[in-house]
Amino acid sequence: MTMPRTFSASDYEIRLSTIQQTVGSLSNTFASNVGTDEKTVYTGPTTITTGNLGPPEGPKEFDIIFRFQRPFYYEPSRGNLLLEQIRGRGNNFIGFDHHTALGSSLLGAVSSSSQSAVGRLNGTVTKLFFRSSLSGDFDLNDVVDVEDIDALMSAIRDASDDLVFDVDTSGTVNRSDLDALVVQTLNTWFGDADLNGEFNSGDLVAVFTASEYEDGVSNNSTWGTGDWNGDGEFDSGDLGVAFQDGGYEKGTRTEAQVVPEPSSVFVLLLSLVGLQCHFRNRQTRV
Ligand SMILES: [Ca+2]
Ligand SMILES: [Ca+2]
Ligand SMILES: [Ca+2]
Ligand SMILES: [Ca+2]
Repeated sequence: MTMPRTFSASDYEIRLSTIQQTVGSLSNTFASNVGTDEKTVYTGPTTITTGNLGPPEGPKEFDIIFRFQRPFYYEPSRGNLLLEQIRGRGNNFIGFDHHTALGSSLLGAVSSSSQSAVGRLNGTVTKLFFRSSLSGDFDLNDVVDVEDIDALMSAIRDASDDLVFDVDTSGTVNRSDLDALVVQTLNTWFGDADLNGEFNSGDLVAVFTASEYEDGVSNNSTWGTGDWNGDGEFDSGDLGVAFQDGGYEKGTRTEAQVVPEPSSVFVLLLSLVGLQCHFRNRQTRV
């Protein structure tokens, strides 16, 4: 290739997983290499344009960029990172720069059609860019919102071990992460269905209007329709969790936690001192 090129694929995926194989020890049977924590980080139709700039011997400029739609938690101590590129049948071949000689930077197996097919070993020249995402922004849309809470609750229900959801960095994914997301990250109350920072009648109207309270339909409720304890249902358990959190009609969590003004504390102390004197006086008289 010497000219700018454009490719389109109607069906394209990138998946990541952690594997124990080392450089040069990959099987050329595609499916044998995939790690158990495999996650699709990009999927959908795509159009790629490259200026095809750079030295003839490569590497070319990194101008083919995929912005991941979902984060993948990679912990190097657990193994190597496997990057899979999968295109649907009938899509034109997308000619990325690649190496065919094994080396320190090569760790790839590409199949020509499906995951079970025997492929040929080569490695796409890849550069990974990292950016710090908002804590709790699981769908990488730069805002932590109801969809992120729902994603976390779903992960907890599924007993996921995907540490992307480990909001409180405890090493496990469980209910504590939901508490951390709601209270610390979002700084709001359980029961704040519309995530406006307050738990009030507006939230109750919204969730009861959604008409999922004890509706007998399995696993159909979300944070926005009344599932505040993450079991997929809206029932009395959710009202219990919300009212136990104590935020109903208290304004924002920050407002509710405001400490008394110094002058109020002073008046309070004076009152206590006054009571104590009164008590002593009564004792003296007795
Ligand atoms: Ca988000
Ligand atoms: Ca956790
Ligand atoms: Ca609210
Ligand atoms: Ca529930």
